[in-house]
Amino acid sequence: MQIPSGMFISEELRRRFAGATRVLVLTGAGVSAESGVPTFRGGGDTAVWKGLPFDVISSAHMVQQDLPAVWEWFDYRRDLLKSLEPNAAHKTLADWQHRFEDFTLVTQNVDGLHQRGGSRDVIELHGSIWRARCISCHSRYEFSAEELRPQECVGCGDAVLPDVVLFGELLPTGAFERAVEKAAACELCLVVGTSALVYPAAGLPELAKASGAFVCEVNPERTPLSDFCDEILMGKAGEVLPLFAESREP
Ligand code: BJW
Repeated sequence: MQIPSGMFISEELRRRFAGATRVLVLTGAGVSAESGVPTFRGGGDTAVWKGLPFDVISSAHMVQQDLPAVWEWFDYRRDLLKSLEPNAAHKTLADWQHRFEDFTLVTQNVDGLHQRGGSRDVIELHGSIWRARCISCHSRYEFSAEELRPQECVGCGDAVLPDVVLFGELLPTGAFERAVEKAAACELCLVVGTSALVYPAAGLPELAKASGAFVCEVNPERTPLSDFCDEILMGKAGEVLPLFAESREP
């Protein structure tokens, strides 16, 4: 059954949420929109940097052409993030990790807001803006908002690049495999704030559904996944997710 408007959560979804043990949530840029992070597509505040669309500046090709420009784009985004806070959606998902026996949070986001909101063991499919990796030896460097990012690899002296997955790059080893395993085993799959256009991430809800899970989308706009979801809750993540609290006591 699909519920096309409003904040109404069906009895069936409430019942499934109340009884579920294995839950997987896939998030995208929309989950951070209410914190003030621009989305990539849709939502009006789409990411463009100095006239370059994000799929140009966030590309492996641009890393080869102009790495300083790529760093400038990521430095700008990290700077923006310093003044932003996790929102109600991040916090609700952090609570859910204590509510379900087997809860998996898979994100395409690189902003670290899930972790700042209290989530642990987040599967980051597209890397993190708070890490750099060496272009040659692949050493990784994590840094906080207060620290300067590394300028070069301490080990081999070669250039470092943001540790994010650019178009055409492979996802980090193990991350997608873990997500696939959990998607295939979950009973309830929520797809929150993603345009569901980028693969292989967008294939996870399809896998969950094919494995028997109930799939629900939370998004103010329809996506290519909407038609195949069991339920769609058209609204903002920070407004819709807290409504689930009524379905289950902690
Ligand atoms: C709200 C809201 C609110 C607003 N509440 N919601 C199969 C078919 C076709 C192509 C491919 C395929 N398999 C692989 C590909 C190629 C490619 C791909 O998918 N291309 C498609 C675009 C056509 N995939 C890849 O290249 C991936 N690598 C790969 O597959 O490697 C193997 C391979 C190698 C070589 C060739 C082929 C295969 C890697 C993908 C990496 C994606 N990287 C980026 C950039 C990261 C760095 C950076 O941050 O700059 O990741 S792209 C960008 O899109 C970013 C995001 O994580 C990703 C997904 O976007 P997301 O999160 O869905 O955000 P939006 O903005 O698109 O949507 C926001 C949504 O929120 C909207 O729906 C709003 O309505 C909603 N919203 N406010 C809830 N308050």
